[in-house]
Amino acid sequence: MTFTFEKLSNDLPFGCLVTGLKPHDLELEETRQRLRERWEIDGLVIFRGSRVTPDYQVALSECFAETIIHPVREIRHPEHEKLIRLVSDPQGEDEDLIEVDGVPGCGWLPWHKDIIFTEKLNHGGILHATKFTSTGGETGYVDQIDAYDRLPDELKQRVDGLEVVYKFGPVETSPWCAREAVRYVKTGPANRSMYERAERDWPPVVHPLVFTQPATGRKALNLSPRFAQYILGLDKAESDALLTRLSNHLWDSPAYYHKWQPDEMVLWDNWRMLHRVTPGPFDEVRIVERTTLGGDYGLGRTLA
Ligand SMILES: O=C(O)CCC(=O)C(=O)O
Ligand SMILES: [Fe+2]
Repeated sequence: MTFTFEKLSNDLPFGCLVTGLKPHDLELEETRQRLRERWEIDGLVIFRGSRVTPDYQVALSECFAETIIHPVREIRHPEHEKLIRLVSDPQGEDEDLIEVDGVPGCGWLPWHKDIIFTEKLNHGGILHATKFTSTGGETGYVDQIDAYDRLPDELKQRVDGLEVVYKFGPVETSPWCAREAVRYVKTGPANRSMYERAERDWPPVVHPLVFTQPATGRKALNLSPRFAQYILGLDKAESDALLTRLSNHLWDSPAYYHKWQPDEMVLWDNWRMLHRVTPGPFDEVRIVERTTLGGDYGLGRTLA
């Protein structure tokens, strides 16, 4: 065994760094078990120090869960059905052009959980950047177990038993998704096509505001600021106020920002972590490829 495990940072309550893990190491059940434990306990696992290929990315993913084909066809990888491919090319016709706090940028994504706009919340993903920008384009992570722990007791009681309605749609329909002021200068055809079929393909769904991690009994706040619409059963003013308070809490939570280097993979637990992408320069291409780990937590449902 030539690989090592260490804490990602002494300043963060989550995260693990695995260095030197090779594809053949995955043959040992003991190794796979150890990796699953780190995923469950630490929420975020960075892999560094060995060559990344689509086959390795998929094989590593399958140590944690079955990989699923992503429900949004517009982002599926053209050659590898178990990967999605997100291309941010400022010169490409597919690109969204945005301004974040007045600064033109590319590839920005707000705090979210993947596919929370469907009934089934996938368990995670493994991400790899095949091309990255000289600045920005960092993938940020926040842990909602830690975020729940740091809620005042009064708020812990308040969120218990509440449910949030989510809906797929343009960023402007997610009022709590970012602290920054974001203006869409142009929406590219891929996103337009997704938004056009949102009504038909992704009706509103409901997920609980608190989730208990089955293996450890730890509670996590279960809020994806992107796609969140309102809290079921509260009047609008109350719902808006609570979502604003919780989003502020999440935006202020300890975050890890991954600055991409060649041959790295990042695994996270989507039942627990939020992620986002910081904007990159206006004249550089960024490409990431990701698997989607299936396995549903069974707590989402379509809004009746
Ligand atoms: O581009 C990234 O760094 C992450 C994109 C993302 O949100 C995802 O892969 O789920
Ligand atoms: Fe994502």
